[in-house]
Amino acid sequence: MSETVENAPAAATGPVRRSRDVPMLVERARAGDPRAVARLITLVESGDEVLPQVAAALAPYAGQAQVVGLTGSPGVGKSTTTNELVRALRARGHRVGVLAIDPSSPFTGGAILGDRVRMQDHATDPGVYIRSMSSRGHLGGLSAATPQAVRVLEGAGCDVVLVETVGVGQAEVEVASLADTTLVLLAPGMGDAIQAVKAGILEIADVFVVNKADRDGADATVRDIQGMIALGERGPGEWRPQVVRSIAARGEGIDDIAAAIDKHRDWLEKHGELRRRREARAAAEVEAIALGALRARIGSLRDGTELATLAAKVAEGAIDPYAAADELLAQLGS
Ligand SMILES: Nc1nc2c(ncn2[C@@H]2O[C@H](COP(=O)(O)OP(=O)(O)OP(=O)(O)O)[C@@H](O)[C@H]2O)c(=O)[nH]1
Ligand SMILES: [Mg+2]
Repeated sequence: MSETVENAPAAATGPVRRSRDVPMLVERARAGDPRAVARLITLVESGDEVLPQVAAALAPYAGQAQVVGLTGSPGVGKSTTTNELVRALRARGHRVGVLAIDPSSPFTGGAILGDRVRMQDHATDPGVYIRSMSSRGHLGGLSAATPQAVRVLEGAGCDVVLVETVGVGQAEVEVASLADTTLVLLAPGMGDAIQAVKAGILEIADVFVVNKADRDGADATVRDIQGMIALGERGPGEWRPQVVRSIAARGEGIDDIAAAIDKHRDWLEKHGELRRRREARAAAEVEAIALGALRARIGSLRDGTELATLAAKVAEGAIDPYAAADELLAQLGS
C-alpha cells in the first residue's frame, strides 16, 4: 500500500474512510469531498472487488478532464514542475488533480517523500487533489489502475489531471502514453538525450522540457533534442514536439510549459487526435483488464487439476504444448 498525500483532513475517520458504499462515495466525491475521492482511489489502487461498480458509476464522467503526463528520470524535477503547473492552473481557475505514480521501484520512498515536500504548497487548497498511487496487487497493473484513478478525479470535477511517472521502464512509458499530452523532462548533463531515444521516450513526447536550465549544458541538451526531433519523419500537419526550458525550482519557464500544453491541446482537437488517443487509451484499458482477468483464471486453473493433467500429457509426449494451450483456453471459455 503506498502512502498517500491526499489533502484530506487528518481526522478523516468516520463512515467514508472504510466504506464500500460506492453510490454514496461517488455522490460525495461529486460534491467535492476529498475523503471520498481518496477512498475511491484507494479502492481502485487495491483492485478492490467493488472496482467494477466504481467504474460503472464513474463512466458518465469520462473524458471531462485534460490528462497531462509528466515523465523523466529520477530527480529531473517532475514533482517541482508539477507543483508549479498546479499553481499556474489554479491561477486560471481550474480544478486540478495530481497522480504521482509509484512504480514500486527502488526510488519509491524518496520519490513519495519528495512529492510530499514539493507539493505541500497546495495541501490545503480544496481545488487540488494530490495523490501518490501504487499499482501493486492491481489486476491489470499500472496501465489499468491509472485511467480508473483519472476517472475518479474527473468525477470529482477536475478540469486537468497531471500524472507524474518516473520514466525508467516500459510500464511507465505506457502510463505516460495514456495521457492526452505527454511531457518528457530532461536535465542538462545527464546524458538524457541519448537515454530518451533508448527508452523509446522520444515517440511518446509531445513536449520536451529541459529543466534545471540554470545548470551548464542546457543549450547543448536543447540542441541535442532539437536535432533528434529534426531526424524524425513527419507528414504535413503532424505534431512536431516542442522544446521548452525551465528552472522549476524558481518557477521560471512554467508559463512556456503551459503554453506548449495549450498548443498541443489545440492541435489534438483540430486534428481529431484527442478522440483517437482517448479511444486508444480505452482499448488499452479494456485489454489490460481482460488480460488481468484471464491471468487470474489461468492462475486458478494452475491451482486445480486441469493444468496439471495437461502438463503431464505434454511431458510424456501424448500431446504437444500448443494443443494443450488451446485446450486450456477452451476450458477458460466454458
Ligand atoms: N538547480 C535546479 N534544481 C532543481 C530544479 N528543479 C528541481 N530541482 C531540484 O531537483 C531535485 C529533484 O526534484 P523533484 O521535483 O523531486 O524531481 P522528480 O523528478 O520529481 O524526482 P523523483 O520523483 O524522485 O523521480 C530537488 O532537489 C529540486 O529542488 C531546477 O530547475 N534547477
Ligand atoms: Mg517526484
